[in-house]
Amino acid sequence: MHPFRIIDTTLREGEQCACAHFGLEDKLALARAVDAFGVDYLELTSPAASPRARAHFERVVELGLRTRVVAHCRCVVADVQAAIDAGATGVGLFFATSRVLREASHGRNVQQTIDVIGPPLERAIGAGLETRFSAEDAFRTDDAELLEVYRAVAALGVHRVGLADTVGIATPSEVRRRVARVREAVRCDIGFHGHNDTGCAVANAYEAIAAGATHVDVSVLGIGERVGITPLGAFVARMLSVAPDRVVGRYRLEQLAALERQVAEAMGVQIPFNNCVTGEVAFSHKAGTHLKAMLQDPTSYEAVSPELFGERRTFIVGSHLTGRHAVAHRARALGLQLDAQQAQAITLRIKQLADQHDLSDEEVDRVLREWVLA
Ligand code: HCA
Ligand code: CU
Repeated sequence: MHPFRIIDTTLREGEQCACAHFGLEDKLALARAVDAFGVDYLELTSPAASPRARAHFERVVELGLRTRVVAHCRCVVADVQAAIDAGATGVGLFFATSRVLREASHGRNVQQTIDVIGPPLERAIGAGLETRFSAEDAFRTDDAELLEVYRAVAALGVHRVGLADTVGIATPSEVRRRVARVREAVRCDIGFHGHNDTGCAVANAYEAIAAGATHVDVSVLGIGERVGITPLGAFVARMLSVAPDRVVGRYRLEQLAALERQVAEAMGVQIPFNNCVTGEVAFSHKAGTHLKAMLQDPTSYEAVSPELFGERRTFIVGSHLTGRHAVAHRARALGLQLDAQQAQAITLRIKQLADQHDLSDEEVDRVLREWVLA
């Protein structure tokens, strides 16, 4: 797996989430936390969006973070100038290229689209900024037209072209195919930005990298327009299990849970119970067959290790799905030795009780103690 860079866009795409209304203090705290986590870029709302956006952009730049602070800009010279003036180290330009958006949004044909991108791109390159041009709705754009646009911006010297799955419609195989074609067509870096409307954002980000993309957009908890984009946590988990050396030691995984809590609190929302890695049940094991194997080898039913993220696994012993290995293990932890017959009998008892309601660990322990004393 070749190197890849993470662009966190919690303070741009994430700000477009219906539930997000970040104040200055929230933004500064989040920028620091995302920087501390180790992402490579921080994308912020364009300073040209409003006076407040501009003031906040400048305050984030003043933090002097290690990560590069880039502005998301329309293909308008004044927007690029505002980004330069606000101290951005790069700009992410975007423009719709699909027929449906071209017609519904800006009404330009492909050549006119290329003509619009030129001046702001040249201004940014001239000012020494790192530049990216992203085709909005790339996956509903005609293949030949998409490559025509990318070749044109590459000829102007753009550092990176981006494919945006703006409506979350792309399948993983389509992402792989498209990115591979772009990889053949241009020499510059390639970014991917994927929405999660059909639940493919993580898989798509992975396929993009596998096909040659160098940069991926994520946000904390995946927040963004509608249901959002590739979540940082699930993305690092995905990459961790295929390219651990590209993740461990590079990103401060143990800070993920706190980072997500910070975003959830700033938005006034809950973290989903089954969120990848940090959800309350992410490392809970319940069925007897699973518990038995987990007691032998913790990799048997875990894709990523909770310890890497500072998380803990839990074994749920008091359910009707429990098994005698888990029950005997729980007993040993209490200093009680059970023979095979006893383990079998107590397991049956716990299952009967749990058919009424699941037993807490304390209740399981009480059943075990009472049985052994009886
Ligand atoms: C939008 C734009 C965008 C841009 C992505 C990018 C998208 O908010 O509509 O700059 O790469 O999803 O197309 O977020
Ligand atoms: Cu987007």
